[in-house]
Amino acid sequence: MKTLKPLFIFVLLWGSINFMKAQNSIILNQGWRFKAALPNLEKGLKDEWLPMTCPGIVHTALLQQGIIPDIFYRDNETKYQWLENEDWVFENTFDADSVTLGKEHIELIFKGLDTYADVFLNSELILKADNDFRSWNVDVKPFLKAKGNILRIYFYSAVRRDLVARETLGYELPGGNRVFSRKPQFHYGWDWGPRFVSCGLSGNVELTTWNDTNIKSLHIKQLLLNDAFAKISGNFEIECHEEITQEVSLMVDNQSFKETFLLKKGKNNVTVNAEIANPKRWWSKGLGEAYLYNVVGKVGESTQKTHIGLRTIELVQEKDAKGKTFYFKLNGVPVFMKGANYIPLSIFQDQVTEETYRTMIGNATAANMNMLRVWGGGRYEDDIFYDICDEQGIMVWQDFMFACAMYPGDAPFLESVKKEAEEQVTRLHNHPCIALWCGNNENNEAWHNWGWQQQFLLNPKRKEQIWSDYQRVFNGILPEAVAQFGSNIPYWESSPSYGRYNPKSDLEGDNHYWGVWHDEEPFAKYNERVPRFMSEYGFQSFPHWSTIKGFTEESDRDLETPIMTVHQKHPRGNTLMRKYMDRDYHVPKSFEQFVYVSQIVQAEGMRTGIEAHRRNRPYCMGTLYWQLNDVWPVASWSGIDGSGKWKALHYFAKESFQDVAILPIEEKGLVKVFVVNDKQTTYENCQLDLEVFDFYGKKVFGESHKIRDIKGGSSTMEFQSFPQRLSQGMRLTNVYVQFTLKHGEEILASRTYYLAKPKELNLPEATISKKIASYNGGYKITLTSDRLTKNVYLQTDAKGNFTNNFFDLLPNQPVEISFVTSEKATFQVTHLAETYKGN
Ligand code: BMA
Repeated sequence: MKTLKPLFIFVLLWGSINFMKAQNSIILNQGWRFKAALPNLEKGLKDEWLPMTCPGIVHTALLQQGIIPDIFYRDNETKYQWLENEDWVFENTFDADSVTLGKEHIELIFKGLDTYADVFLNSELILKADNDFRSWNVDVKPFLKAKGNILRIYFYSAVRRDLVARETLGYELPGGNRVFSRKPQFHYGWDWGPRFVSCGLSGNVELTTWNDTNIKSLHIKQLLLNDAFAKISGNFEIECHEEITQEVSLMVDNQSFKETFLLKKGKNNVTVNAEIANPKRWWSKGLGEAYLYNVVGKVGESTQKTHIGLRTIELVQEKDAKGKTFYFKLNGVPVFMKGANYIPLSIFQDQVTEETYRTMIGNATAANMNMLRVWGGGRYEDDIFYDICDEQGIMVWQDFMFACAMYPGDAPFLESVKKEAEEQVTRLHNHPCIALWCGNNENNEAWHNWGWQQQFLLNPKRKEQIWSDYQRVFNGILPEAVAQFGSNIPYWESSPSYGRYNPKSDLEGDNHYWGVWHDEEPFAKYNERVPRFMSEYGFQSFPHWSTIKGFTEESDRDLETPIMTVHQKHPRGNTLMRKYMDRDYHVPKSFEQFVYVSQIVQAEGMRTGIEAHRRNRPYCMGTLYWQLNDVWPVASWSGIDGSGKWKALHYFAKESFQDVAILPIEEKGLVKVFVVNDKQTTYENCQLDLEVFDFYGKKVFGESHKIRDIKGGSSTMEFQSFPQRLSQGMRLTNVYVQFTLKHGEEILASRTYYLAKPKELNLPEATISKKIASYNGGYKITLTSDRLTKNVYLQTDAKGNFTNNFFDLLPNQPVEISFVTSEKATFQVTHLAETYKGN
């Protein structure tokens, strides 16, 4: 997250308009000021202009100005709810030089307005905006002057607008009043997020000028792709000032393709074809290189740059003995999807920088993920998000922005959704990372399974209306936009296809399985309820102690204090965490230890799910857990907390998502060992070693198994045994098993495994010796113990993540860990047995 800039930077920029030329665009991001539409002296809102950044929203602008304090701290969220009822005015004054004024066409482009905004240029109303999920383009040539142009935006309180819409409709729609606003739905609060319904400039403001021709969009279509060559077409949408004969060119890397067209005045659609010999395909992470071609389209003075990846993507749904398959084929190869559900990077998007995106997507690739699901209650992400996914080979399951609700169906709403969908699908069409467009998150399931039709006292006519409105959006407007502008990307109406109580949910489509958590089923249930594609399942934990310290005072730090409760949005969250902990662990008395063990419970639980899904390939072909990240510091299902620190889950996911993995499971009294290989490569003549040790490092048993080959894209059970045979008569609570998979000298995978529940293990007291060496850019920490030390946890208040954490330190086997940071750091170490003391 971008740190809030100190006041003096704004003072320096105050009043100075600094134009940055980007091709024929002038970015108008500097020199903005804002104030409350009506002063509210009691609340500290005076009738005075204050400086702000663009993109920028009211809440962060007030924070930057010191009008409100750190809004994540303690219960400040509750205290500052009143902000959502205010209206705000934003203003900017700028000059336009003679070159700009001399152009035939001058367009003012707002990349994002959140949400209800009346825009005035020199007192002329030029735009009434009402959708934060699209951009706005206004012809301002008639209104622009050389000196002192005043651009003024009046932002209306979204919640007050929602209220009016609700009254006009005359009945409540499931999901609440948020459904009336096309703005990120999580702004209204979620079961992991605060409620901050803000407003402001959610994207850049630009002045674009042109004379003869302007490329509105460039859509690259892949017409043919084989090993010898690829055929693509550049589909230009061009605006012309008047009829003109023009050369339209397409550069693909260094090759140029040109054609000359007679272009008419107004809008034109023209196509330039291109051929690429020996094309390189774009592959997702783990399957090959994510190769990208640079593409430049040019018409007269107008240029547009993009990149493409050559690939085919299919969603395969074929009937089989049990139901219907649900898997993605990339370039003809079935891909097992490993990843998580992605929510926005902050509740305040204007705090997110390119670095924040790079770090988070870097976290996903570091954990061996190949897919992220951009969840429908958040936002269509910035271009940079998709650019990085393209580069890194991360595929994107892209939801349209509708979640857990039923939406209105009046004509202006539908028109707004249509514009939004067409723009977003067009904006993202060249990105090879996009694997799927999905209509919504859980709307269909909720309507049919969450009791809404009774709860909201809907009469049959209303029910029919709501359902037909649903159909118009999710089986009409959205798939039509994808079909027309989406480069052959599959469309899926709703995630999940069926609710978890429908037996079909494991037999076809994608599944959100929340029996574990909401229904309190044991984690082992994941082994039985294996669907075709698991697009959501999850379990909560607390954020790191250092993160908790950041928003609390010492006296707040306990499970159920009022302040901690503000940062736990699920009504049964703490109860469920404790309940599950009690099943497998000793519940520590100290809250700090509880926080640590909560992360281990979550990590072990999710590992059970991940591995059940992977073992069952090809029946199951994807596992995306809920959720990758957080939007603020909170107890939640995330694997990475609100400060960007990896929880135990993210470290465990990294191990469980390895392309070649050993996945053991105890089933019906037998230990079964599966070897899974997600790569395309087949490994011949391998060997699986297993060794059993007591907790002091004494070897109890060992044997090796030859494996003829580990095929690419496979999961095979390679070995099974009674646990008692492995422990050779020793108590199962006193030993661990070490599996190693070898291909010649190369170690393909290894895994430590236990034959009893953690709380039954006779974990010895242990002292860890720690050696710390600092170097330029971080620290190297070496840990050693002469006995088994379970879930070793390195803690620091410094920013950053460890190369490994929460791991089991095996007797007399030193482990070296790195921590990259520019800060001075101190480290504390603890481990599971420490938390068992006194229990
Ligand atoms: C899922 C999501 C979210 C929610 C999460 C945890 O179903 O789609 O709506 O935050 O569950 O409850």
